[in-house]
Amino acid sequence: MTLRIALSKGRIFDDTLPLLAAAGIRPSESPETSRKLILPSQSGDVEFLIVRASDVATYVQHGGADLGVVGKDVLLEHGGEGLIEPLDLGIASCKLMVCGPPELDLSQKHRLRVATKYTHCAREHFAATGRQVEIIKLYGSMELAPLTGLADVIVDVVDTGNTLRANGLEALEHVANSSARLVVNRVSMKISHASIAPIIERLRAAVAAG
Ligand code: PRT
Ligand code: MG
Repeated sequence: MTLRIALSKGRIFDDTLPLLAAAGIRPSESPETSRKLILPSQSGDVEFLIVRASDVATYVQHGGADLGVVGKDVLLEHGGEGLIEPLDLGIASCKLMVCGPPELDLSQKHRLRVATKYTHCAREHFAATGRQVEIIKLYGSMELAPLTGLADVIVDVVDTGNTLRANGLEALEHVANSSARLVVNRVSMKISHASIAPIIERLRAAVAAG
């Protein structure tokens, strides 16, 4: 049976490719140039599903894919139901942060307006610290929200912080650390253990080799 691995284009794909190659798994064509959403591997026993970063956990949860590579930020937001997370790949590292105008006092406002695509994580973070917030769901360009008065702050992932600085914002509070994780569908792990276990072990060795 062919194993399916869900991956997103962009930074996760670029960083995952060398790890998969070390585990002997190579796509037969580049997802950046191909328009195909299912790419066979060179060896033929694995195929790649190209999905949105935020959809990887959903595909693996429901068995649309057996394995996937997904940011911990996405997993935290998704909840991780139906998924096993056997391996931290140590790539695509970033931090989920509350960000806003420099020096903004997050405790002074009665009810902060928070724009984010991480609505679940944001709600939990502010609830855990006993602050009332109004959550505004966005799908991208989060930095615009405080600049236009749509929201007081955003909750978003930060890597270098260059995007924040370019827009006159800064990271104000830490929510969670993130790096890309290998996830496996719970049922696939049982049914296809003989083919999945060696992949996990080879990826583990590739990560350890750095
Ligand atoms: O396509 P979809 O909208 O569903 O997902 P996506 O656009 O978030 O996908 P992608 O490929 O951008 O990100 C995939 C995963 O990479 C995320 O889920 C994170 O786990 C991880 N990652 C690591 C990041 C970053 N670093 C990062 N810097 N994801 C996004 N960013 C953004 C950041 O929010 C900022 O807007 O990149 C921009 C540049 O960041 P700075 O801080 O370096 O300027
Ligand atoms: Mg993006």
